[in-house]
Amino acid sequence: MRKIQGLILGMSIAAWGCAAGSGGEGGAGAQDTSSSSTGGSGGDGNVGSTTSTGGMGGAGGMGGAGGGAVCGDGLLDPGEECDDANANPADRCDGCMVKCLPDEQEWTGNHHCYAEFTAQKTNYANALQACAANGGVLVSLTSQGEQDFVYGTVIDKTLLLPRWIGLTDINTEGAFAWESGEPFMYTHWETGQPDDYNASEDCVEMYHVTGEWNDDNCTYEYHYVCEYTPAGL
Ligand SMILES: [Ca+2]
Ligand SMILES: [Ca+2]
Ligand SMILES: [Ca+2]
Ligand SMILES: [Ca+2]
Repeated sequence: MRKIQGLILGMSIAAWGCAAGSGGEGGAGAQDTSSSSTGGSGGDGNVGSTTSTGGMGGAGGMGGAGGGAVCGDGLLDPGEECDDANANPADRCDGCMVKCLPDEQEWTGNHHCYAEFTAQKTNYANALQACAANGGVLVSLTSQGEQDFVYGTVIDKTLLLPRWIGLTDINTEGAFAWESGEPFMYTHWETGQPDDYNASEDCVEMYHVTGEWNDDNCTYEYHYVCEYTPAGL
């Protein structure tokens, strides 16, 4: 009886392997496992080889050996920084590791990518739109660690202009909100700010000199920093 159950289990794994698309290889793997007790790991190997291509196949196999983690299954498994179920590095997830694009920098605190744009100066609305057009958001600074990384590593302090960050109270005076939609908890205001000077300041900048924040006139033209979330994170 036990033997028959094992056979049926083996057959169903074999059928699943074929359906997943790896043809002869899937069948052979399942046949081996039907006579032993390690059907599970055989199945993992099949998933790794069928859901990824080329170099990623190797990563999938390694994940299987580690206890079921499969790169390319769209699930964030232990040991994976991201898993977007594809092998397209343009979305900043490459082989289940975050890989920021050239000219971007990764903060290990959240594995997001950051870039500042200094070729031109622009008002807040245009900075907001430019980040979105690149698949990102005008930067949110929601912890001391993120603030320190952006000010210390991303900002070129030889360029003497403030940077727009994605924080505004344009909808309700005094109620600041991140463009990213994250809760507004951490702050890094300069002393005396925000002051809504002349009742005309609804957009927030980071001072290039100190890294502290100031609400300013949204029509002023500054540099800006974008933040990107890699796919499958
Ligand atoms: Ca995975
Ligand atoms: Ca952020
Ligand atoms: Ca204001
Ligand atoms: Ca101000």
